[in-house]
Amino acid sequence: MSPEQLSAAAMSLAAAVDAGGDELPEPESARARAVVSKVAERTALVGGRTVVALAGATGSGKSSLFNALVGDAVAKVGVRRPTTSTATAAVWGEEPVAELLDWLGVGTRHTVSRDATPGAQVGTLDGLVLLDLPDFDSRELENRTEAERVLELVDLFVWVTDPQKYADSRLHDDYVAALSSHEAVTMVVLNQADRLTAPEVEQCRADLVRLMERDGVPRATVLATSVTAGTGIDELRQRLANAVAGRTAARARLAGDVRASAQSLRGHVAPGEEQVDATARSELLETLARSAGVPTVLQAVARDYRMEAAGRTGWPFTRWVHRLRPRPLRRLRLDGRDVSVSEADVRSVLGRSSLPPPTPAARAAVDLATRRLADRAGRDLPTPWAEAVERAATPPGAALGDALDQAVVGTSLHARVPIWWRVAGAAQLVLAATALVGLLWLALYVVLGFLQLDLVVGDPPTWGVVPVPLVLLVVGLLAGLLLALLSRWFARIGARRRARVMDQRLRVSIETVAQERIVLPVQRVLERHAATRAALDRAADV
Ligand SMILES: Nc1nc2c(ncn2[C@@H]2O[C@H](COP(=O)(O)OP(=O)(O)OP(=O)(O)O)[C@@H](O)[C@H]2O)c(=O)[nH]1
Ligand SMILES: [Mg+2]
Repeated sequence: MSPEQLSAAAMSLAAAVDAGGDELPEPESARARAVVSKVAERTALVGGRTVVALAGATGSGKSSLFNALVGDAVAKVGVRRPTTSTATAAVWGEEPVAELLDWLGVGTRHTVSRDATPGAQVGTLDGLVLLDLPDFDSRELENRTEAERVLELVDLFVWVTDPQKYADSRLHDDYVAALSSHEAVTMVVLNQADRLTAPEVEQCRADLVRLMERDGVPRATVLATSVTAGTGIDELRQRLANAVAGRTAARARLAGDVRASAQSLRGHVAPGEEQVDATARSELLETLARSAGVPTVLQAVARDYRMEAAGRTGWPFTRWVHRLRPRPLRRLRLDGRDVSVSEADVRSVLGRSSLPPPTPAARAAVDLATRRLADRAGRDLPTPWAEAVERAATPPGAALGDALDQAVVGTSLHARVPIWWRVAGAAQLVLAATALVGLLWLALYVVLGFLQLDLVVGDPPTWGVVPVPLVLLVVGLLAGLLLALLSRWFARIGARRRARVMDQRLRVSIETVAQERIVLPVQRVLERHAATRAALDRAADV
């Protein structure tokens, strides 16, 4: 694994924690953030160094092994248990190491001179920083804290155990299993092998491999050593030399941490997410339209149309009456006139309609629809995510109501005057004029008759037996009435059609509100969930 892959994985982990936000449990998030900064810090320090810790229960021989590897009695070996209480470092090689040891927080340092290193592999441990740790299951709290702190930071973990304690279940459950995610960087040393016969050593090693497997560390390397007899030490040194030469232990350890953290967070996101359900969305739209008063508006639109049609195409002698009646859309302040500011009128300043507020039933229906939408979208998500979806689907307080009202007010209910209104209106005027001409003509004859001048002008012209002025009067009146009735019938059809057009327009506006206030916020939570999942998968794949 290259340094680039490691830092990409750490970046993915950071991205996952960011995207997951409050929906991920805080302890795991904090742990992941710590891992991310450890990767950044350790890779900045990595150089050619490999940090190896000897860790294990008290009396297993960590300090003795440490001294054997160093070739000098640097660490204190004692009979009083526990002996070691702070970490001691031994450093091989010339490369400056102070910064790294400061970061590790190890004060006691010993530089191994080449001459003092026994064995054939002189120099092969160059680059090794070996740590002797206090016992990690100590009855002394301070020892335990110190061991745990340093173990968090080291690259390679050598578990030193002995024939008495190697099978201690508490050790396995509390420590080894916890370290299982760093399987690549765990080595097991069965020390004090001189206390056993050769077959027993083999038996113990086999046991240990099996136990490690149960702890989640398959194919563990188990070395048998004895400090007193001097066996196995060279092999251990060789293994450490290999790790140093590979210089991958540091990155492998960090990668193990990134992977473990990503995997534990992965348990808090679902394997996939639902999309916002189309049925739930259309159900929501329906209830929002009702709650926004769309049926009321449409009734007003239809009535308005019929009244306007009657005013323009009705019988000219009575149609002025229609103009006196209040117009329904105007009453709802939806005729588009009140949106301009009239200072005296707060409602119009705010651009509000005068639509009646939604009934409790309509409001409950909206609640139900949003909840259903949220339930479906968050169905398969872990609880915190499902709750986030629910919150996103529920805009606070009056915000939704206001937005809906704005949507209705902002929708133009304006439509062009239908041509048939103009034609029928003009025809009505012609017919009325005809009737009037007939009437005046008749009146002329009546007056002339009264003045006994009818003999001078003679009889009016006739069609058949009926005098033309009478024909004009009667036809003008009757045809006007008929046209008015016909127009009213047409107006009813036209009103329905216009209501449908306005219904479409209002629904587009309301759909925008539903989209902006409910659907998009829900989708954003779902996208955040998907982003978290994808980033965790990338981080766990390192
Ligand atoms: N028989 C035998 N005794 C050993 C061996 N290695 C260490 N000992 C003895 O075991 C005892 C404990 O050794 P230490 O090296 O102090 O053990 P430690 O793991 O550092 O112990 P703490 O510092 O208390 O955690 C000492 O008396 C050692 O002499 C070994 O390979 N064989
Ligand atoms: Mg010790």
